[in-house]
Amino acid sequence: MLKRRQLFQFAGVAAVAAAGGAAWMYYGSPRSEALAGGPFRHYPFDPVAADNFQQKLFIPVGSGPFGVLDVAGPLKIRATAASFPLLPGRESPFLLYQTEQAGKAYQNPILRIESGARFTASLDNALQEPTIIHWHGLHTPAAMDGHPASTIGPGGRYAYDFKVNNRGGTYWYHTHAHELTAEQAYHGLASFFLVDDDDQRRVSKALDLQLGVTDLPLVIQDKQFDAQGKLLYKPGAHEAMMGWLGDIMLANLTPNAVQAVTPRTYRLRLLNGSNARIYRLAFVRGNKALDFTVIGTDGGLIERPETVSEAFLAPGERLDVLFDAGQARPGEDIFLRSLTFDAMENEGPAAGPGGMPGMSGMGMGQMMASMSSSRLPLGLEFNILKLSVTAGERVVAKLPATLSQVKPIPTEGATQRKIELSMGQMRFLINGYTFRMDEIAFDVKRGAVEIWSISNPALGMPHPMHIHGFSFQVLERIGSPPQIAAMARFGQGRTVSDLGWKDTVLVWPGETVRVAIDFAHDYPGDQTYVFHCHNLEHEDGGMMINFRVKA
Ligand SMILES: [Cu+2]
Repeated sequence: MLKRRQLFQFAGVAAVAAAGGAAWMYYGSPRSEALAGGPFRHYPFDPVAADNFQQKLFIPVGSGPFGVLDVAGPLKIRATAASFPLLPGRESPFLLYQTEQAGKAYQNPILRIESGARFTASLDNALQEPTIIHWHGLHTPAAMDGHPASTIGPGGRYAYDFKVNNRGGTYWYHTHAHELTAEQAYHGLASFFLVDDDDQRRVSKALDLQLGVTDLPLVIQDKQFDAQGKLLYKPGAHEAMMGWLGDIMLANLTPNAVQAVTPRTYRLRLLNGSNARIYRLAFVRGNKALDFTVIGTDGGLIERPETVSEAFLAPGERLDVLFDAGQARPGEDIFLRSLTFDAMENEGPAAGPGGMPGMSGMGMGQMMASMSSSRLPLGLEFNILKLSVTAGERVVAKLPATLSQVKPIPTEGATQRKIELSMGQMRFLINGYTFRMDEIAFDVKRGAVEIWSISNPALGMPHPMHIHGFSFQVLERIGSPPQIAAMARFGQGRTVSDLGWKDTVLVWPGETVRVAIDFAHDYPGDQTYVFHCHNLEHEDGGMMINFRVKA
């Protein structure tokens, strides 16, 4: 239900739009005002304004949109153009994966499957443009991975058939269409891929968790909308380079969502499904950041529960957290919030080497931010989800001391490899490469353990780097900026987001992040995968390389 004030805002906006006036994205605040006098407040669905959080969170259960589909046989998935009511009462064009099982229809289903099971699916492309699905985080043969070279045209079909080798965890699937990933993912082509195993069941049992009730998959996305409430995606040259930012926050496709909770522990499977936005997550009551417990990262459970009060989450990353809503009293609200941080977008001396000429006096990041059409600059504080604590039995969770085993990758004698991120010709590069479909940046030996030292120059921007086909372990962060160093409680400069098995790691300007990767696999022949930035505009702009695992 909309509150009176919001209805008034909507009515006002509608009137402006109907009168042929400015679209409501310009209602009130061009960017210049934000730079001059701090960010504007109270546009419709402005996530900074706590009282906007009125829409009931969409929780996946049963069939239908985001329904939980326990995979019980081969699936026929159809990527299709459809519409979806993202803003209340306003249909927006949207892209969906449609499928059926046992007579039930699903759109963008949350696929759930047992570790070790076989996954068989066909993808039919019913779009007007090429597409392909990538199973993010899964260890599959290259031909099953959704490499951009596997992209199929309109009317085409792709057959997937692989064993789910990964341990239990919160994975996801999304489009990886060559140079169309950002636009297609933004318009809907993404959902969860949950893998179950004994460790996962043990945690669920110990905490009495139930998927869709107290165990909530939560995809966080920022979007822009036009005057009619339709999704807007129109990156200019600067946004195509830096990344497209939204200014309305969706949790499970619900804008400004609210969820009632009782004083007990909830599991939130947080997925950053945004194109380019990084979040500094905290659960806040009043102005106090409350404790939460991280139990898993990209590739499933970590070894021990780790209690923190904040964590960064970059595009593509997942964080499995336990939150005890009993930390607040019935009637109180808690906000899952992104706290203020330094966005570090090309800061430092302007117009230096690699910077843009003729821009002295203004950092390039500042200049770029001033050219963004989003009213919500990167690093600004805003809300994502409101948890309203209601009366109920106080349940105090008894967490197992050990969640799972994460065996360290043996790194003695490992091959060392330097991965250098850089910028040139208005695009971001990896080891000097911009993506070419048939160009292999380097070979690795099947079965080899490698240590990749991923370095980001001081004058750059944060890049969430994602590897296909394999998971890695973060060994060390070197040269971290203060906001990361302050969270480095886990040895070797690592933060809680670095623990366990990872497939995506955020590399900040000035940092070198060392990761260990074991290239063992049992697929026949050479296997070619991509390694890329998961800022989707960066990826589509060519911040991606092929690497080949030689048999
Ligand atoms: Cu990037």
